[in-house]
Amino acid sequence: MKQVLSPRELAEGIGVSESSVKRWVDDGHLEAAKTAGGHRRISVQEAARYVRERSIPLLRPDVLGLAELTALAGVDSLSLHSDEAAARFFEYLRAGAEAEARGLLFSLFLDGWSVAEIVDGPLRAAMARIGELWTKEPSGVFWEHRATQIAIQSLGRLRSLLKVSDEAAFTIGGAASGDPYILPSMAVAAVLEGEGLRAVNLGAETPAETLALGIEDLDAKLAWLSVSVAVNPRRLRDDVLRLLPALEARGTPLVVGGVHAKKLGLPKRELLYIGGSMAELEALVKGMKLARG
Ligand code: B12
Repeated sequence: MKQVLSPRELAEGIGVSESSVKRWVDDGHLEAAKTAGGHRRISVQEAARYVRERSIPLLRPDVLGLAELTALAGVDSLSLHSDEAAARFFEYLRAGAEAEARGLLFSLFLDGWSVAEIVDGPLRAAMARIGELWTKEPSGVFWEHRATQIAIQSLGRLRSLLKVSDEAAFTIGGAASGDPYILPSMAVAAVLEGEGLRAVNLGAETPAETLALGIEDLDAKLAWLSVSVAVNPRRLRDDVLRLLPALEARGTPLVVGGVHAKKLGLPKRELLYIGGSMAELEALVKGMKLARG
């Protein structure tokens, strides 16, 4: 993927004059770095922020390094409701249509959907339908494995469009010990990055002590644990309880979520949040006003 764009490339991508783009930069509406030779360079993430906030249509997404959007020719994502977007995403995942799947997530994001809306809506719903295929079709397990990989790639690409400052506060988390699920924790990271925070995703099967070390190391301002599978809920609950004193001493909140999070029977504590959805996480983070860079 392209990392930076010249004013000419951005202008071509959105169908305006190069001088307009240069003016937006000079007026401070669009952030740009200068090369050694004094040329303006705009990051792809900043370009995405700008077109998203101003609802500017992309005429030539390929020039901006977002060629996947051209795979969606004929689909007007602006007019898609969440269930239609989910149905379409499901079809792309089931059929192994990688470019279309990535393009759809890009398109929804550029149309102004928040990352939480994309994950709680089309991504979750499409994956839930994918998870039912094995009961009906001999190819179901093949489709499920392929779809999961495509969904992971699509979410990864979406993350690469999110603008996060090098100075932003760190957050860290992963899927709980014994939990092999990749997407939920990755989605948490994407939601936090969508809120401008740096997010270090430790991935599947993260031991609680590893998470504790990471929190200290990065001076993390928030931690998360995703629980899609709890083979031994009582042990997992004890793991979480052991983490809490150190977190409370630092004032770092821990958000535990995922389909089996409630099974742990965690007690009420001031800095412990049990979140059911990404929308709840997003609301929590907005409310905390964690330092941005
Ligand atoms: C992909 C998948 C797999 C993949 C995982 C690959 C990988 N490494 O990631 C593989 C193939 C390995 C797999 C294996 C199995 N799976 Co499976 N799997 C799924 C599937 C299709 C999608 C899961 C997913 O990623 N969803 C996308 C995420 C984003 O959605 P979500 O988990 O619902 O999370 C949402 C919320 O919970 C919340 N959230 C999640 N985490 C967090 C964290 C925080 C902090 C917050 C605030 C919120 C939050 O936000 C999310 C968005 O709204 C589900 C179907 C489903 N309904 O989810 C089945 C599903 C979970 N699997 C199921 C089963 C049965 C299995 C197996 C037992 C199958 C088998 N016979 O081998 C094994 C068990 C694996 C194990 N060790 O436990 C069942 C579970 C049934 C049950 N009652 O628990 C399901 C529901 C499928 C089904 N309909 O039968 N699976």
